[in-house]
Amino acid sequence: MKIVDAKVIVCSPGRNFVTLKIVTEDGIYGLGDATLNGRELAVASYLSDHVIPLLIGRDARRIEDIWQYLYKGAYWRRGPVTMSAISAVDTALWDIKGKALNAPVYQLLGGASRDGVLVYGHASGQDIEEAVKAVSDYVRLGYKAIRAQSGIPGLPSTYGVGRGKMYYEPAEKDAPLENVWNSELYLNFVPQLFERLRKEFGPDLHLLHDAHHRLTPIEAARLGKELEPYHLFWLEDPVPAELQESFRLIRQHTTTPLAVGEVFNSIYDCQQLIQEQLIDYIRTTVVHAGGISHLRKIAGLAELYLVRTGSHGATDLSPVYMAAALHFDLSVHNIQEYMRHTEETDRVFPHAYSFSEGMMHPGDAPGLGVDIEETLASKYPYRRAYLPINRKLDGTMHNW
Ligand code: KDG
Ligand code: MG
Repeated sequence: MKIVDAKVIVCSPGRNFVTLKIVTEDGIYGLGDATLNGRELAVASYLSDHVIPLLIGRDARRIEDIWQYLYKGAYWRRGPVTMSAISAVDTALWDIKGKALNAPVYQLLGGASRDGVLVYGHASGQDIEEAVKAVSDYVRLGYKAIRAQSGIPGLPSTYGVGRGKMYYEPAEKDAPLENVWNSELYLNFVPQLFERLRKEFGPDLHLLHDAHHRLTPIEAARLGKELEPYHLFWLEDPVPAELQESFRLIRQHTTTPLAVGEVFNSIYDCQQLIQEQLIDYIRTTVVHAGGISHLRKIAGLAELYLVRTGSHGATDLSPVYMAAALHFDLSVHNIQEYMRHTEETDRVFPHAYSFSEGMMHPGDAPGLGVDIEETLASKYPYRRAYLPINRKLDGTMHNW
């Protein structure tokens, strides 16, 4: 089954998405998400200028061989641009295989290992009261797991707090927004938020929190320790994880479960974290960590060490990603982040996946069960957008 054509579709139905479409000689096509928030065109060019010419004429059924060809054949390995491009090819080839065999992709991955995928949504408020209200809105929608973020008294804005919308969107058109940061104000405040949420919602609701790479290891250890009474499902990205060893220090001090990895691109980024059991959830995604094929390898390693998967699923990952993630999720044991897309995004990417009572299912359409309406997509041209940056109160650049 020869690949005869492939193209990159960049569109912006509310936010930017990069989609790869691969077409085979018998007319079957597959889709892959290649969106790298804030650096979209670098991946689009990598695909159009370097990868697509190599795909034409190859047998679309040889998913693993094509993965290895693109990974080993580039010589320059890993990194978000390369790995997002490989991910898109891999995902599109799984879509094609599913359609060719008339089976949903999860059936090709060993079949469903459970009836649905537990997902968590994002609740946030400018202050604790607003955050409580946002969590109760999610509870009413049926969510069993909810991430809670709140504005911090003394800081004008911070990560994870939406502007009154269901879908939090941090990327700004034209120039990056500048956030201001202070770890002390944050550390003193977050335990109060979770004390209040536990009082309000009782012990059973799964509560999550994202520190978004902002703390030092010892600060993260303090936060984990002080959050212990509130039994978080996980504390996410407590420190920037380039230094995997730093999690040893955090781990020595706290039993709060830790989740890391949305910015990782390969199994090597999390090998030590998993093998030393320094984390509880690995958050690598189908779109940035080598597609379904590579994520299965990460999940296999993680399973050996009782680390579960909990893939990133913010709105900057397209519905093509969400479909692929859910097929993968159904075949393993984990949780999945699910931020709803805008209606215009959903119209551009019609999909078979669905949400009910806090769980999601990818649906039983052959392949991934997601499509792109190309004519509609062309009505939403790309607009350059950047993620925010973050500075400490004294102006020092910090991690956003
Ligand atoms: O593009 C960056 C976002 O995807 C990220 O900030 C969202 O941290 C995030 C999360 O956990 O969803
Ligand atoms: Mg995160």
